[in-house]
Amino acid sequence: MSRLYARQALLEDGWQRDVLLEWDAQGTLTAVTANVSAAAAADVEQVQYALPGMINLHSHSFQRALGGRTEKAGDGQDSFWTWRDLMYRFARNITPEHIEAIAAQLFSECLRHGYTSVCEFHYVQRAPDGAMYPRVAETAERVIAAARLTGIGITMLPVLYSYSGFGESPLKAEQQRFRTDAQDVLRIVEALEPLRDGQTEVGVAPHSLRAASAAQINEILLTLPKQRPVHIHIAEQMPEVNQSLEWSGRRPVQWLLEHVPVDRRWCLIHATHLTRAEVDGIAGSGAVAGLCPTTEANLGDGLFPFEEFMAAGGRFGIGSDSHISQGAVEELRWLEYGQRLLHQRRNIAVSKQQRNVGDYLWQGALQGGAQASGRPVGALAPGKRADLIVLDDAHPALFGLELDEILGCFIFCGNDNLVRDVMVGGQWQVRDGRHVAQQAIAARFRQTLAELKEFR
Ligand code: NGQ
Ligand code: ZN
Repeated sequence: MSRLYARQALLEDGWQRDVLLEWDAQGTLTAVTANVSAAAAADVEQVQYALPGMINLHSHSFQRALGGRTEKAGDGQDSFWTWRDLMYRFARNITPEHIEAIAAQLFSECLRHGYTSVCEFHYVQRAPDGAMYPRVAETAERVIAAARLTGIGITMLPVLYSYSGFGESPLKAEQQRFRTDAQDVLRIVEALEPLRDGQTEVGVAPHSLRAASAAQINEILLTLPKQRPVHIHIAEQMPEVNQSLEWSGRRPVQWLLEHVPVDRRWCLIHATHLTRAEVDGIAGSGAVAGLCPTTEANLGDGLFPFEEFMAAGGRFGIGSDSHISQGAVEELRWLEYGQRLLHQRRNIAVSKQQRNVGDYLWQGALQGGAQASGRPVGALAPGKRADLIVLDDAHPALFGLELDEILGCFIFCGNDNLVRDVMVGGQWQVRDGRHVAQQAIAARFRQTLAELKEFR
């Protein structure tokens, strides 16, 4: 049995003092006890502020290698779609080794910024020539290997990707590496089954209503075990909404809710462009809205109607998607600031019971993220994973605060990374702001980028 003593820890019902955390050899919390005297915990490592690590519910890890390289204007007007062409070009040439090296770098950064879990929406599954690798789950296994190397918990979501647009239009040449049908996805899921453990879960992800049909989605749902998460990109861009309307007379979310049994296992990524009825439809389904504010800003998507969605009782979580940012703080800050700018008001992410924006955002994103991950994470409570972050109490930003100001400061104040130490499944992966394998991981990432330079 291993133990940690936190002078202040964020539990499900808020901050508690003098908390003793205990976990087993598998990395699962067995007891979380508040108001334990320091004397009773004299032989236990002590920290000041401990809070549950965040779940990054949407990642395309290979896109980390594009960061900063797509910010130059082309000849016409740049958009999500011109960015996507650059991303496709990059995806054409990466090898399984590159995929693993990039993911390891990304995951080490995510850990340093407070994420302890990631959901990988994984679609580069074939070789550059469009053939399946001899190991059908080759590239998915590489990403899981990177997760294991860095220690981050992972939900691997092999992607269903069959079409290039609504109405089953054929894939383009540059999408051939992504090509899967329902049976391919089920084969990949099956190949990954032996890797499932306390740190690893496996679900699926129909890429979008552009790339997958309802018949295919329902075919997969028939076979996939009932508890496994299902993620989908939806209604991110207005052209997508308009194409959907042209094709079916329905908006994407409206169409999904009518044709597929959307429930708690579902995570709707982006869901940016919604009518009032769609807001209520998602909230009522119990599905999680997977919000990725920095990527949505970077790609010029628009703003999710967060205030309406909260009022409807919707569940949400955050993801870093293209990894233009690797930090949970920046996602949550942008989520709230987008709403303040839109509504010209302050302190919007609150509820009747929770008036504290920082607490509302962190706890809400933990709950939604945990649900979307299909793993026992997101709270410091018995039965959950021992996944936590420790804030740097020696940083001046945290001086002199009341307990109910800690998260507001963490999320909104300044630009230093206040995450000092990070534990996943009971093991320290970040100490004093550094990932334990940071140097070797960065060296391999540097080598990978050198190799990939010619393909940009
Ligand atoms: C993706 N990314 O799959 O990486 C997508 C772009 C598409 C975002 N939606 C490709 N942010 O949607 O067709
Ligand atoms: Zn995405």
